[in-house]
Amino acid sequence: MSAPITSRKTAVVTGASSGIGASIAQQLTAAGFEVIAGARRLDKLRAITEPIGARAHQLDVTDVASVEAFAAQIEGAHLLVNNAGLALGLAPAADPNLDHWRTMFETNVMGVLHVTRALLPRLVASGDGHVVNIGSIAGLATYPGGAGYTASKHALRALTETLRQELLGQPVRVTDVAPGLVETEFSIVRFEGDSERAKGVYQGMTPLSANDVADCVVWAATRPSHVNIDRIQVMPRDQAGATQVHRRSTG
Ligand code: NDP
Ligand code: 8X3
Repeated sequence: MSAPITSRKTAVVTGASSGIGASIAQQLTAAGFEVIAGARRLDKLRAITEPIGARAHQLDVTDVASVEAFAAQIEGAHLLVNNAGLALGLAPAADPNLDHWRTMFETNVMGVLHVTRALLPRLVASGDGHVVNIGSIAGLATYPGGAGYTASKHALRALTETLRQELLGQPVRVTDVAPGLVETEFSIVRFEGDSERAKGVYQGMTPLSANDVADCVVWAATRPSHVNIDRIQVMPRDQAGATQVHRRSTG
C-alpha cells in the first residue's frame, strides 16, 4: 500500500541569502517544509535555494512595494520566519549616526511589520500558522555603542509579544528566537566590510553557528500545534550576557 499523500507546509524565510536565514531555509527544507526565501541579493539567495529546491524571490523588507510584490507570489503560508536584520556601527548614543539608526529601525522593526502584515491573513487561513521572529540578546539587554541596534531589537520584542497577545484565539503561534553571538556576515555588515574588525568580535571564544540558531527555529516550528514556544534565548557557552564574554588568550 502506498503512503498517504500529505501536503507540505509552506515556510517563508526573509534574509535567507546568508547566515542564519540561509541555515533556516536549509534546515526547514530538510524537515519537509516547502520554503520560499527572500533577500535583496538574488544571486546569493539563489546559490542557497537552488541546491535545496526552495523558491527564491527578491525582497527588500524596508520597501512596501517590494514586500507586496514578494507576497503576491505566495499562495499560502504556514510559517513566517522574520529573520532579515542588521546592525550598523557602534557609535555612542550621544553622537549617533542617524542614517544607521534609520536603516536599523526600517529593517529590524518596520521590515518585520511590513512582511507580517502582508502574510498574516494567509497564516491565519492556513489554520495552523506560526510567526518566528529572530530577536536577539540585544532585545533583552543593552551595551555601550549598541543603542541603535538594541533599541530596534527591544522594539521588535515588543512587537513580537504584542502580536502574540493580539492573535490569542487565532490559529497562529508567535515565537521569539533570541541568540547571543553568532558568527555570520553580521559583524562584517556592522563594520561595513572591515573583516579584520569583524573577526575580532569572535576572537578567543566559540560563537554560535547559524545552524545552531536554525535548530532552535526548526524545533519551535515542529512542536505540536497547540504548543507555543514563546522565546528561545540561545547563547554560546562562552557568553553569559550581552557584554560578558569569556575569551581564551590566542597568543
Ligand atoms: P547576515 O548579515 O549573515 O544575514 C542577514 C540577512 O538579512 C541577509 O540575508 C541579508 O540579505 C538580509 N537582509 C538585510 N537587510 C535586508 C532587507 N532590507 N531586506 C531583505 N533582507 C535583508 O546576519 P545574520 O544571519 O547573523 O542575521 C540574521 C538575523 O539574526 C538578524 O535579524 C540579526 O539581527 C539576528 N541576530 C544575529 C546575531 C549574530 O550575532 N549574528 C545574534 C542575534 C540575532 P541581503 O543583504 O541579500 O538582503
Ligand atoms: C547580535 C548580538 O551582541 O552583537 O544580535 O548584539 S550582539
